[in-house]
Amino acid sequence: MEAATTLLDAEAVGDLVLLDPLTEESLLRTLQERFRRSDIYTYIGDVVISVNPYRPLPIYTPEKVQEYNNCNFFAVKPHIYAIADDAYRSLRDRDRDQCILITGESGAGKTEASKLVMSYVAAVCSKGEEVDKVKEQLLQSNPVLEAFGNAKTIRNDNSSRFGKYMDVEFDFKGEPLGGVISNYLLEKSRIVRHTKGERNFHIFYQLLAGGSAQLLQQLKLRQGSQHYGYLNREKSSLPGMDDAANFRAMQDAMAVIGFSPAEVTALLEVTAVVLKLGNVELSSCYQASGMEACSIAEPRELHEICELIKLDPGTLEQALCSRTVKARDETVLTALSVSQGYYCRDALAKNIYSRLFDWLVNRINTSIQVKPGKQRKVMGVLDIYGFEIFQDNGFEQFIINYCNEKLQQIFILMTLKEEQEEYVREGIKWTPVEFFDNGIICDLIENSKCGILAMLDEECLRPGVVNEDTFVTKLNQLFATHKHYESKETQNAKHVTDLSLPQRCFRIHHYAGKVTYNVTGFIEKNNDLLFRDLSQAMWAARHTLLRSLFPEGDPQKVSLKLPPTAGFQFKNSVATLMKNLYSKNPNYIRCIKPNDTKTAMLFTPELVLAQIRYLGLMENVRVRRAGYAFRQLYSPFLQRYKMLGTKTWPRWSGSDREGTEVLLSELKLPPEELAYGYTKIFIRSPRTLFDLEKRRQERISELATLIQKMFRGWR
Ligand code: AOV
Ligand code: MG
Repeated sequence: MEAATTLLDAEAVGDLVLLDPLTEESLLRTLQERFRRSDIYTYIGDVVISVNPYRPLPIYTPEKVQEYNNCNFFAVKPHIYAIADDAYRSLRDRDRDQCILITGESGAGKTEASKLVMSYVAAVCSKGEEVDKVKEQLLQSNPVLEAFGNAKTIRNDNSSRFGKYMDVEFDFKGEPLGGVISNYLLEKSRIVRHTKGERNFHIFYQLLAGGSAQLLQQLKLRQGSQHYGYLNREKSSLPGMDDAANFRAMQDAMAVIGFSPAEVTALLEVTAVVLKLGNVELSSCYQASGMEACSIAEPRELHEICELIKLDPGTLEQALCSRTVKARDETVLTALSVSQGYYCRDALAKNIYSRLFDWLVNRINTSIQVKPGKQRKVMGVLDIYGFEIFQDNGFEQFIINYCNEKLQQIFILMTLKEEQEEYVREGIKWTPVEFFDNGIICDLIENSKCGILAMLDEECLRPGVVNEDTFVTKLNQLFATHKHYESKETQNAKHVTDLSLPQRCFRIHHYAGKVTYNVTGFIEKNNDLLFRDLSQAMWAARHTLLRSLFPEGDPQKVSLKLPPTAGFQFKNSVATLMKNLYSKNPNYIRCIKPNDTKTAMLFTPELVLAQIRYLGLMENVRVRRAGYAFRQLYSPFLQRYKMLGTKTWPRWSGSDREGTEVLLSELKLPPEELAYGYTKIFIRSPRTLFDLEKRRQERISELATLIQKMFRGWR
């Protein structure tokens, strides 16, 4: 009977739908009280709210897994395992592809939640040598991708700096067959620059702390992060994070996934090259013409890089310090200034690393992919970078927050908007619940004619000198009256008195808060161009992996077409992702960050309240409360349950809708639990559906016994 007390305890109901009275205050208090009791999970119907405890809790043990395996959703305490179980069973038994959408701001617990879901599903699906291998490979992709794609930020010590969507594929019995990982725009600028108090990607620290002396020697690296420019020449170990142990775990994980020792070596060599590029120093010199030029200040680092990638040092030096310009039929080698040279060096490092990351994802996919032709059911797990507001926000934050905006939009569409529209469509009495639709902000960013991304692309394609000032001026004109756009200029137009907004900045009122973006770097990052000299130099290296990352460096395959911009590609891949998610049954995990200091069990009410507001939790509860948890077309519904009625079993000759009405009145279900739409039956509470399912199971056993008896009678 614990469940009853958990759910109905006036002070801390486990399902906020039961909250009485429902106010922001009571909702906040309930979350706080539950958090105090270490109950970090709370439901709104089948949506899970998870509040980050910032300390290990004893609720993820194998015993807990058993407790939730095939559990009755309502008889156990709210838990992420319950939703994982529900999604998995629905996939296995009802043949519905699922997706798990995990949202929340940076540090709220999304990545941890995604791992809990994956490990739960791995634990409850069947066992066997082949299946266990697949499961291990899927799970072990995490430490590898986190090493290369996560970093410490001010908000989160293990912050995902890329978006990840993983489709786990199952056969008809619910056994895992494999999967596919898609990654979204890695924050590659971190390679060359990170704010004080943050770190570069984990892998560099892991490698330097955990690599054996022999390995480091082989990679021509020196132990200790203080030797490397890209690591800010700082010793930056993190409390609670054992870089050396994580390096070993990452190596073990690669072995499990199926990386050969040669592949691992190649991967680490390229990683070392990136790190060492940051130590290539340039000095200025003057050509005979008096023009500034640059040269390698100290050749040792460059030579070592070239030894690692089997490239003639002269080729790399030339690619870093000069640029080939084609003028009519002539090719001219132009010298670069020191700052241009550094720009090239950094561009090269960023490009190598981000391409290496893409290679890594592809390589993992090669190991876990399912052979074509097999019938499969899919569970997608989405774990992206959370909403970010920093002191300084650039192109990366813009992209990250756009992605979060799109996810919020999916949530709104699927749980608030479509839900309400369906009631109207089906002719069910309904009082609309007001909610904020962030479609307008998505459109501001992605509208293909005049959205911010389209304007940025236009600026990038403009011939001549492009600059960010004209870009922001154009935005100011276009969005002078837009409710969610602000800048120094538009503020005046809107008579807003806060003039603190600097020049070259614009501010967007996102669903989750106002963010001021500095446009410096937007054009360069969106263009994402690498001088051909550099890609050709990389292609000339005899290091197979590195070379394969720069196919466009093949002089035979010179393409004059500009590659699509980073923003354009991102928008397209997000659109594909959204389409994929819409085609599946969504399960939501909404993560909440309880404090800004990563402190265990500290709950700051104002911070949580802000999240309750922007996540739309009140509206979610209201729609859920007034609405119906379950709906199905009459025909499949009647087919499934007709065996429970004397009038509908074994055959019903009237219409499906009449059949359903006859059946449900015979079963004496409370009328307030039901609504008959034009094409579908609606059931208010999941408990009623559960009750129906239970009766069906009992009826099936009765029928089975009956059939057995008949058989015996015949024998
Ligand atoms: P995020 O994925 O939402 O941020 P994480 O999942 O990385 O956040 O969580 C941040 C940290 O909070 C973790 O490293 C853990 O220390 C702690 N934590 C999160 N969930 C739990 C839990 N269930 N139990 C115990 N500790 C937890 V970002 O990737 O930055 O948006 O981009
Ligand atoms: Mg994360």
